[in-house]
Amino acid sequence: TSTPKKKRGALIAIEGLDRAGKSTQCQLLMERLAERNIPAHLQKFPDRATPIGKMINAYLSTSAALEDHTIHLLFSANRWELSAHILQLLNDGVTVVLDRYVYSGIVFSAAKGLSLEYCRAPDVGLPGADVVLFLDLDAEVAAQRGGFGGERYEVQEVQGRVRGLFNVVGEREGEGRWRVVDAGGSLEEVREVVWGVVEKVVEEVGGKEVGRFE
Ligand code: ADP
Ligand code: 2DT
Ligand code: MG
Repeated sequence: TSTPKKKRGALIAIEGLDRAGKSTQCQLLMERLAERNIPAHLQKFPDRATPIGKMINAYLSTSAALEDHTIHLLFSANRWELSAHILQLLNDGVTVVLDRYVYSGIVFSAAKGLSLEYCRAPDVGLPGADVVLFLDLDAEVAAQRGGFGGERYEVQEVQGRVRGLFNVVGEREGEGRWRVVDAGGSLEEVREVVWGVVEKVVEEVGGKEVGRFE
């Protein structure tokens, strides 16, 4: 007798500007997946716990200065060092929820003047997200959610450029994969929109192989 092939997990990326509600929605999504008995794992990028992550943390907290290409490659290396684990989880049937992914990697470096082509190159070949939920928030609404912390990039000027670049990157991904979510609604409203997308994707990826970011 042949055992039916196990359904793989879905790779779900949550992206968006600072204070758009990414981390909040990742938590709510994990709770919902657990309620539905869908095995799931949350992975935050940057993952500040690894040796590379510690260098990134020092850069973001401004205790270290790093040349633009250098920090760009470290963010990518931080994804590569976790990529085999993510792939394993997906193929074991575990859905992986990403709090930021390659898209943040591209736009934050491009906002400093590096070309988009250069910025995407080191990430090519990483496990490809089945869907990206881009939590889109007006800068004024974001400001009402509280002030910036002291981290690098937490300044209005950078955030404005990043928002425009996210839209450029999203156009390349296409409407099938890149879903713009109005992040200005209540927690519950955003949660339901996110769940509506994720529920279908988790159902549909079963037979397909994990893609590669290209
Ligand atoms: P991010 O991870 O995108 O930076 P967070 O999830 O940390 O954002 O949320 C930033 C702040 O905004 C937190 O104080 C959070 O409680 C609040 N917040 C998140 N989502 C909403 C929402 N839909 N409406 C109002 N406040 C929100
Ligand atoms: P949070 O930990 O608050 O999400 O902020 N960043 C992130 C990059 O510049 N490149 C990347 O590849 C990634 C994943 C965005 C993390 C900060 O790091 C930036 C904000
Ligand atoms: Mg967050």
